[in-house]
Amino acid sequence: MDTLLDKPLTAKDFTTDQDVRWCPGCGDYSILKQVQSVLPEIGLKREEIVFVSGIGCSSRFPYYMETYGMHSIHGRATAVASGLKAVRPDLSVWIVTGDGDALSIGGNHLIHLLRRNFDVNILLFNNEIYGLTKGQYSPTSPIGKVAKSTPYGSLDHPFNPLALCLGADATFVARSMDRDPKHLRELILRTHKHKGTSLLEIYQNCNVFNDGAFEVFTEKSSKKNETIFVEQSKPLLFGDNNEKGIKLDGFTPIVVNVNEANVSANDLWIHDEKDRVKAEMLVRFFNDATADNHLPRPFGVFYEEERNTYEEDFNQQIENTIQQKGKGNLDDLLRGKNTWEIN
Ligand SMILES: Cc1ncc(C[n+]2csc(CCOP(=O)(O)OP(=O)(O)O)c2C)c(N)n1
Ligand code: SF4
Repeated sequence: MDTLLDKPLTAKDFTTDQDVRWCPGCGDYSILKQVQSVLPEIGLKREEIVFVSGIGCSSRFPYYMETYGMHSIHGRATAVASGLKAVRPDLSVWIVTGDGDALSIGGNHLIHLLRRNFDVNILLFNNEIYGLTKGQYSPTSPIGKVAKSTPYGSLDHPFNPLALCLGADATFVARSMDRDPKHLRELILRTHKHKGTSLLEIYQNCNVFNDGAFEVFTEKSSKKNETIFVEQSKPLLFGDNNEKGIKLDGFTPIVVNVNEANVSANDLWIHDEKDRVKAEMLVRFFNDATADNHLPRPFGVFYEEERNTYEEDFNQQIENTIQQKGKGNLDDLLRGKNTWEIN
């Protein structure tokens, strides 16, 4: 791969000559565009970046990135990326995965990656459906979803992906959406900056098999009242004119009108990305948007924590052991100490 030595890279430098095979109008285009435009800002060379994906429409991503990449196997991008990061900690490793790829077949690998805390960035494209295989329900599809494999409606209780990730002790969890490019850009940058496993869930519209799944959060007419964009040290405010706020009544979040005389600015929930308990509550703002008194859906960085990365500890352990015992010999290891003959 050529290196444009001193010339700053642009989004075009991260664009390949491959035909993009997503359906016209798919939310994946917007995510690709934002990633390609953010990478020059990150300042790494193309050969220092690797995109690893599993299987799915979203997982075609590495073909379109002029970086190193691997379209791996279903649900196992997490395993491939872990191996790569363990031996090449200097690389910027990105995992691109869908809700099916990450949470069905790859669910087990995802939670172990998160608890180990490899310094990799996960972009989880959530479209609440299997796109590539033409519209079967996924682990994030809501109850009642009529899809190819659930003709009478899904009976499965859906995963709350970010609650699952916090449950696995992820050190960075965040949410954005394909239809808010500015926010998505900012969050991709934050995802990159975090040292440790960063998980960014991106609501992505599959306009062919699940059109409008996130409409209530993305459409101008409802977005301001149905979403809340959390920012560090700022109060939780939303509504057409930020007239609504979230306040904690004991451990119960409630919506208050900030213009009412009995509500003071000091009463409002102030967002703190380091507060795990509050992050656990925020990711549980997950109600059905048609239910009475439901809470708005939050977007932003919910939680960030500093913890040793797996590759640091792993390579340190190898170094310490070599110092104590000397370099090992692979042949000796494979033959083992015990040999026997079968007559
Ligand atoms: C071992 C294996 N099982 C099943 C499949 C079929 N398959 C391909 S992609 C996919 C799900 C894709 O859904 P998602 O991850 O949500 O990605 P999307 O296509 O929606 O972006 C499935 C079940 C496969 N390729 N390999
Ligand atoms: S099937 Fe859906 S997710 Fe896949 S490319 Fe088409 S619109 Fe996008």
